[in-house]
Amino acid sequence: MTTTTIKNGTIVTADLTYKADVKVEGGKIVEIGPDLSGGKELDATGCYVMPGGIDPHTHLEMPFMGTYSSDDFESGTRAALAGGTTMVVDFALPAPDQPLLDAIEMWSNKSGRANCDYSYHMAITWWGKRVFDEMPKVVEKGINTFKHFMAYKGALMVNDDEMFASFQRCAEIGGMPLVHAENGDVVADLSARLLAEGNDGPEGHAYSRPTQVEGEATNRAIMIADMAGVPLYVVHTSCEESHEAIRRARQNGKRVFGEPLIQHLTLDESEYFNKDWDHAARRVMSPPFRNKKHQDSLWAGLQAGSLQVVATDHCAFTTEQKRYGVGDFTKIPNGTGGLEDRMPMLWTHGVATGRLTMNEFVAVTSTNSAKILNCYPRKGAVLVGADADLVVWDPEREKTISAKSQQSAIDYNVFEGKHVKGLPRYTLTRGHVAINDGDLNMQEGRGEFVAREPFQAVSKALSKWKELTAPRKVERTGIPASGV
Ligand code: DUC
Ligand code: ZN
Ligand code: ZN
Ligand code: ZN
Repeated sequence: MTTTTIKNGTIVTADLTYKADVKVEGGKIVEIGPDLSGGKELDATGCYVMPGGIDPHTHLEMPFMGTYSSDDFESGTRAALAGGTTMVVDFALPAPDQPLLDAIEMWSNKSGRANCDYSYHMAITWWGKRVFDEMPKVVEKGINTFKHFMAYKGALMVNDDEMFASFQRCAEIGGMPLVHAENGDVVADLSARLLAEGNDGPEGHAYSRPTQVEGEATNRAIMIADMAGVPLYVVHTSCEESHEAIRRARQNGKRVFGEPLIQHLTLDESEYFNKDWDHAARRVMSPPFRNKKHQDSLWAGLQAGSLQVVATDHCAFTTEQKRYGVGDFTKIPNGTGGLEDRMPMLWTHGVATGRLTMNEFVAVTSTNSAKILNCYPRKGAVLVGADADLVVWDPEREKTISAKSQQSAIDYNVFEGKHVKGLPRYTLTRGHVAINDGDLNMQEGRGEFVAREPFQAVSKALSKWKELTAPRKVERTGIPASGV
């Protein structure tokens, strides 16, 4: 059994900052305290010892828009570890009519090469009795979150009746729905109109997905979730309209979560107006980047707690893949990378600027995801008994982000040229030192699936809702004869 001791560092968790050493054995944290020793010793002088990052939203080797995203579980988790992230939650995505359990099987095959631990969300890409019947079996397999695309009409999109049925099913089985909240009908209409007017460049993508599209869908999903008596997790919250809906729902006692992406926090819509077609197309993702007003709203949400986690939606396509959309922006594969850069970018633009405390940084990059997705304190914690998924964070280490030195398999980086200060000195995945003072030491296939239990809060919410809305039939007298 390998023993490692992290010495002379300051532990930073979501709620505490204190000096202590951490001893790791058999992949778990076994002791926290002063003056520990034993096994391989890692010097954390000047560093913060934090729970490894959890990226709750990635798409590795995903079939999408006529191609596959180019980072697989090997390169994707290698990028994750290089940036201090020790767990990813990916989406098992059934093809139309494909059984959910088949999709899990496919994803299990892909993730066999993962360098760090991972879990899955299940995407509900079609609806029918078969899906309804399979959903509890998905929960039994340790997948308790179900993603619904309200956009991608004609492909992944589910309609309101399907969403309502699926949300109610989630409530019955202890699942939590996730939504990609964009009004797919409006997007399809605006896209067709833009193309007809000859507006076929990447900027058309941004014009076709205004913030109202996202705000409307977020409100709708929140109300449908409320009627179904189930919590709701809104992925890639990118604008004030969506954030406002989440904020209001939470104030009213609804259990609704919002997830900004590091891309939306730090990159803006001007990227789509770059003269270089490739530059703009490489940044096409849904929802698109927004303006400063919306970025400020997202930062404020992280500060106030009305938005809870920072993800990447890592879905990387090469320049060659992006060029499928020359002459028609609707064919540009949607997605950007960010796994390696999420934590350094958030530290640089969040902690170093004073927008976030170090403890808030840990909360939004790790602990909150573990709690919301139900794998805390195995993940997201520096506690005895927790998995030794740890990052020893050096606030003085710096670099300029470049595709030339990244782990991702693609040929560019949307953060190219950005300077970051704050990087891992060591990253440990269940005790294995995968990043060692800047050197990579991956163990391909080391990653394990993290099963997550059903949500307790769901059935309680359901019974409250049933109580409030149980139909009462009115016994009437004097019913008039039906007239014609
Ligand atoms: N948005 C993207 O940009 N890519 C993957 C899927 C999504 O919703
Ligand atoms: Zn999405
Ligand atoms: Zn996504
Ligand atoms: Zn090892």
